[in-house]
Amino acid sequence: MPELDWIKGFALKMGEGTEEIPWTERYLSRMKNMYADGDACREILEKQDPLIYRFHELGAPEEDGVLSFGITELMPGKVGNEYYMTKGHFHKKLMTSEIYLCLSGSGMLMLENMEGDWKVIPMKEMEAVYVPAGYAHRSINTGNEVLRMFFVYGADAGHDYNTIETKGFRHLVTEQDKETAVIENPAWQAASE
Ligand code: S6P
Ligand code: ZN
Repeated sequence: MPELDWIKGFALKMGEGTEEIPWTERYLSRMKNMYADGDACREILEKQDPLIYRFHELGAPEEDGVLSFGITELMPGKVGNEYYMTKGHFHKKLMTSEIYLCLSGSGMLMLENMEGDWKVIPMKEMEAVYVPAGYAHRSINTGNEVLRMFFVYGADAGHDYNTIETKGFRHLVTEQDKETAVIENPAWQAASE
């Protein structure tokens, strides 16, 4: 009989989130090299270390046939002109997909595969986005409120953070003249030379 304790409570309270399950929190200091504007990042960190996002670790067994699901809350804000974002990752088991459902707020989901195919998909309340197998994914909060997302994926997918941490995504989502603009990431080009 599988151990089902990890589902308890969360299943009932998913719509509102729950404080019973611990959140994994990511502060700016833990992702300072991921933002393009290093000076802006240092300036913020001299004064404070803001929470950028948090998500639920459900403790689902990382086994074939199990689905892991949870909620991510991504705060509104910018580092320089780049919007707050998640670290982003490939799945270790590369050819596994994922579904995101935007519960509230607005933003973008950045997708990019190993061959360089990429797409930025807007996320709006109660719209779902499919992350195809083989695509790294990063969520970006382009709005003024918390971007709240439900996600579900195969629990044995695993996470490869290293590829994005070292190479970055090919594009950045920024604010230019009060508009959201997707621009090329100069740091990615330098890293790939
Ligand atoms: C897991 C899924 C999400 C992210 C979460 C945080 O496959 O995509 O749970 O883990 O949104 O993002 P990141 O990039 O720090 O894992
Ligand atoms: Zn994922």
